[in-house]
Amino acid sequence: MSEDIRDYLFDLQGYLVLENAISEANLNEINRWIDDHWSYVNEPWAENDDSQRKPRWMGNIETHTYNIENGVNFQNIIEGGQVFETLIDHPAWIDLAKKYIHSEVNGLSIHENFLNVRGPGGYIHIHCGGHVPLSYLTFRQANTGEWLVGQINVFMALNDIGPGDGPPVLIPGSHKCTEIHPRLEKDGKGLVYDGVSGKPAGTAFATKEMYLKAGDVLFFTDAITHGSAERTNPGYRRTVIYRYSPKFVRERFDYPHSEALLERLTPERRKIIQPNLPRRPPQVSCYD
Ligand SMILES: O=C(O)CCC(=O)C(=O)O
Ligand SMILES: [Fe+2]
Repeated sequence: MSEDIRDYLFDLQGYLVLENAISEANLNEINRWIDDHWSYVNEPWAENDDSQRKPRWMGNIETHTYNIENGVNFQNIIEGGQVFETLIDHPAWIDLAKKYIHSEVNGLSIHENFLNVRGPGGYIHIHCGGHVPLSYLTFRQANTGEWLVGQINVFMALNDIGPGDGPPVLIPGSHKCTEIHPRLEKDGKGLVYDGVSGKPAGTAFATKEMYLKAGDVLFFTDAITHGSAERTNPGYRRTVIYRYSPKFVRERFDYPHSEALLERLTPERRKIIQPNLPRRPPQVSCYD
């Protein structure tokens, strides 16, 4: 696809599908990582609260969930090994992310990175939209019209996601919509996220199910109204999500970056993971 057509489509729709973005070798490695950590997938709920997962740590990676029906998130997955480091500046999407975030001016960072596994009954409520006055849901600079996307989600399919598999859903063009979606307004608990209706986003008016093959990427602005359909098929959906933002957007959870990881990263990757180097006063010995 030529650059002008791609830019036009991203502006119009708020998303792009990047087919065959991830190699089979990388997919196999990531899927093996999941198999090796399968005991964490259906792991215990917090004591006396079956709406919450009990967080468990593997080094700097934490199991987590926003709402229990979302499945399990392995947060800070960049600490999971080399293959996850490769995804930080993957050639299939990094230049697109840089262009739309306008990284020459804004720098580039990763706001959140995780691997998600979701089984039967799992889904995500509807959230976001052009109406939300959230600092990182920008799309273009209002005065000049230049790209200024505050957050791009790179949603990577690790296995095929078709009908019944709980596909992500979105409303094309809704990143520019000034009206709040009726589901969000009537059933949701706020401007941003309907976490209370108990209804999967896939059942909401105007949503489109996005079917992906293993290795495809759904590249979309977080400003678009989106969520996912319920998984009705047996088995588990496997995805990785990296969210890219200007470097001025802080990390969502401020997870530690191990020294070993920082040392391993190429300068380009390290700059994305640690775009603002900490400044410290000189070390002064108490005997000086
Ligand atoms: O899990 C999904 O299908 C949707 C994910 C989502 O909402 C996001 O990446 O922001
Ligand atoms: Fe989302």
